[in-house]
Amino acid sequence: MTKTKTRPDDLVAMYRLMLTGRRFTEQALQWYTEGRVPQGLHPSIGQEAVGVGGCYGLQPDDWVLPSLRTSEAFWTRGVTIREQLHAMFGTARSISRGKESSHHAGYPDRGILACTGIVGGHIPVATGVGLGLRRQHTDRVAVCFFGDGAANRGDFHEGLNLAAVTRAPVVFICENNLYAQTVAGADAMAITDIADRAAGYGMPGSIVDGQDVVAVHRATQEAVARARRGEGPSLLEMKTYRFRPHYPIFEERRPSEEIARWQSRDPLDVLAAVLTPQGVLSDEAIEAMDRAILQELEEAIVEVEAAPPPDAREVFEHIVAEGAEETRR
Ligand SMILES: Cc1ncc(C[n+]2csc(CCOP(=O)(O)OP(=O)(O)O)c2C)c(N)n1
Ligand SMILES: [Mg+2]
Repeated sequence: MTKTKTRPDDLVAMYRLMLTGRRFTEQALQWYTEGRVPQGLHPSIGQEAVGVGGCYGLQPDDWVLPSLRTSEAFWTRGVTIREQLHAMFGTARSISRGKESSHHAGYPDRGILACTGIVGGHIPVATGVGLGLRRQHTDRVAVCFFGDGAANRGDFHEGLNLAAVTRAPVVFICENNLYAQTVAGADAMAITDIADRAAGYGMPGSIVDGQDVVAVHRATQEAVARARRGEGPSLLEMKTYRFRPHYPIFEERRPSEEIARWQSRDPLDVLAAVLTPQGVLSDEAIEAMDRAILQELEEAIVEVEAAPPPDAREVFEHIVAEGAEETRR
């Protein structure tokens, strides 16, 4: 296995992206409890390393298909706090003009395809994207994130099988956080490691420490390089954990020892434990980053809450891409 070198600047940038995700989600949860957020929330707290490590260093024209919980894919692809807040509050300035939530938003100019509300429904879509890229003879790739629950749906089987047989340039990243809503993986699967399924499709599968952003990044970059070389798809299983319930109104039913065990491997702490002793990231630098993110959030919420809702006459606009009718004929 070749080792991908990650420069200190990149590691600091990854820390900032994870911290952005952490603060954004914490703040959104706070606004949610105050009744200010008009959409549902699927907090990614605890899982930030997966979206950041998986998207960092991709080419701008690659495609990313995030799961409902891959909030960090947005920050890493250059979406701003303001943009995601507009999407979350469904304002006239949101990317879909109020037709989608932040976790299902798509930003085509940043290579993010909108996810679907059908868990796992985007997995075969990622294969389709990969096939399209292959037909265009590019070395671009698609990176598709999904949960362990999604990996138990038929879409997973169809998507991975077709991608493997056609050698589509897709990296499938399973965010295995051990639960699908309230159902434990142990009650939904007779195996422990989803990566084992890769062999059944004829593609490489590996297990990665999803709390370690560097491990996530390296594993993804290797799978991406393989896909760019035309050698086909890979399945990466990120072992991770969400530190909050599936949805803010859900009661926490997971064992407290299990939560505590995973919280002791907070992805921010895991990276800081490497960078701080090396003098790459000081406590003061972290505090400064934190202040800057919180200030950006404070300024953005004022703008977003003052923004008008979309014009009701636009409700049927931008549903189908312009020119789609012509393409079909
Ligand atoms: C086909 C389908 N079934 C059920 C749901 C409701 N639902 C939304 S998220 C979710 C859990 C998904 O679990 P997982 O794929 O492990 O992702 P996680 O939430 O753990 O990140 C469920 C059951 C849905 N959106 N689509
Ligand atoms: Mg899950």
